[in-house]
Amino acid sequence: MKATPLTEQQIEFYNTNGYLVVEDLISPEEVQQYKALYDDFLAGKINVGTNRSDLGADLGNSEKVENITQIMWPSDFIPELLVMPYHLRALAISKQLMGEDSEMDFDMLINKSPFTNTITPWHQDEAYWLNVPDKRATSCWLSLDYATLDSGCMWFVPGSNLREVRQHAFAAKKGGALSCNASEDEGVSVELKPGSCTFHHGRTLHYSRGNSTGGNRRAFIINFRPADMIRYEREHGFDHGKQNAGNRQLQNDEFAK
Ligand SMILES: O=C(O)CCC(=O)C(=O)O
Repeated sequence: MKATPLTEQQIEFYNTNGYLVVEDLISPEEVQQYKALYDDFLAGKINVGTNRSDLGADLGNSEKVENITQIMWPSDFIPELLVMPYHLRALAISKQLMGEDSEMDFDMLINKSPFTNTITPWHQDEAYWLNVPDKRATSCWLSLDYATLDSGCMWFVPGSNLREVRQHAFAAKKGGALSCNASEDEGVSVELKPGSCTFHHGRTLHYSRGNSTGGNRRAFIINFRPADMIRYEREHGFDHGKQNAGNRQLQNDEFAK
């Protein structure tokens, strides 16, 4: 199975709205393979050290279990991932959305465990990142489960990719998520079935509700940007938590409250 090329209408939709749904990026059999690997990460069978942290440390109720599990750079621990269908197909689509110079910048897993009920606050990814000159960037958010309103599917604010970056607040606890003012009234929710995904621009406002269901909400995310900008980031010591993942910071001071 290969990724079907995007239509002009899909590319136009992405450019206008800042997000795009791509159905069935991976097959049901491939979903099973990725789930098995993902569960090895969650169960700690693959030791990722400080690359694992609680993105919801500030927002959830639990001190004992992770409110939102975030694991940075899974492909650093399992390099075969880089040549498996998801990475290859998502890269091909990112090139159609933002240009042939697109490369993977980083990958990450974000899981919301059963009944953790912890939102991912509204934010724009650009606020987390170094202020690079070329703002082209897209993230693929692949769902391995049914992502529903109740399990914490993604919400996007259409057109926010074409507007300013809002002011973002530091999390009160070190390592928590960044947030800005936005609401569901501005947004659209995107429920997904396993194997389907969304792409969103680095400036697109997004958020997800907490998981109030009895199942996991496993998302596998890959971020892409121009090769020159990845080089620029690394030259400035910015590697999206390859070294120290729990140390989330607002990089773009210009957007700080
Ligand atoms: O999975 C989530 O709830 C949030 C994901 C996210 O913020 C992202 O992929 O940029």
